[in-house]
Amino acid sequence: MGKQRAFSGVQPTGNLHLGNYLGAIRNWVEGQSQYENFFCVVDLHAITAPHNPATLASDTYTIAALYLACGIDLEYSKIFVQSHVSAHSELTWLFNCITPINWLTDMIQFKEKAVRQGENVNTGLLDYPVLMAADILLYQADKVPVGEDQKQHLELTRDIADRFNYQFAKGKPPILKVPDPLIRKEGARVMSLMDGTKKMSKSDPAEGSRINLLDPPDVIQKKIKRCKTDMERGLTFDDPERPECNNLLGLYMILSGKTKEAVAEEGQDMGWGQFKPLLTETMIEALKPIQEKYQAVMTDKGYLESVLRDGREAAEAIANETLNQVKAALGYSMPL
Ligand code: AQP
Repeated sequence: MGKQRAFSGVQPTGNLHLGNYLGAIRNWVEGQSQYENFFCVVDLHAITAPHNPATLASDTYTIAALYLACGIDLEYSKIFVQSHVSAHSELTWLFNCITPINWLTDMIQFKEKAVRQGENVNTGLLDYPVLMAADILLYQADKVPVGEDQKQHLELTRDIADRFNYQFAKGKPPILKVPDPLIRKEGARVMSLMDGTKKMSKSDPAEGSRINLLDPPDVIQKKIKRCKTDMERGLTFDDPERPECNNLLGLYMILSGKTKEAVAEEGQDMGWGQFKPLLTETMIEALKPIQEKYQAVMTDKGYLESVLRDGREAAEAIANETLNQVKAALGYSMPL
């Protein structure tokens, strides 16, 4: 039997931050040899919020280069750009016509982001999870490695696949594979540096709320120095009264590679004045190899373009096959 297939993506809506890395990309890298992987830069999703046309293309390249810099290995994985494979948009339309609208209005992320967009909330924001379902189902993915915040969207993807199979392949082998989320406990929800109850997010207007993967050492130092803490001495995990403490200790644990027990022991008598420089140093060291590899990849644009071309060709072959099966099941005639 061949390998199972994994699919995931990140939006080019700004620099990747530690949440994107620890919640998603690090897991892609660690599991990649077990699967046949498709990693996408989801630039169609990126325009569901106001965006800058002048930087969309360069942001897309930055994310693709960061995938390579974080350790995506082309022996196991393909990297491509969502808008380069037109089947994503086409399947979204077909799925729109079988998805009840209340499934979408119930999505937590839609409700949260719609509040922020106010009266200008666009249809794309509501439709975001249908596009995400099309992304995943086109590749007949078995596994979708994501952070905790995407769990509800993944459930919707599964519901759309089930509904399609039930309505249009009844009594026949299912056309769409129903995928499973792959959410690791560690790093699944990295919180804002300014509020330990809010997730670290690219769209947070406060730059100090997140550590970007490309932040230079002096910026990391400043952000950690200013991040929110509390008045207590002795650092502890899992205290609901100390969400910032739990988040910062968790980051230290993952980035240092130490166990939870070892970190709990190390932190039990520490004050913030001692812990913050330790966390800063650990973060700078952990991000250094990613930053160096990123610089190397960006000096060879031709190489990056060839990676994306190769990824698009492989993705398109699979995506078009699924799209044709879906269209045939819906009763469409094929072009002559
Ligand atoms: N704080 C987080 N902790 C753990 N995982 C996270 N992810 C995002 N934030 C965290 C995971 O990163 C992947 C890519 O996310 P995305 O850029 O496509 O969209 P997002 O989830 O909307 O990311 P942001 O940074 O929060 O962007 P905005 O601010 O635009 O909403 C996903 O697997 C996600 O789970």
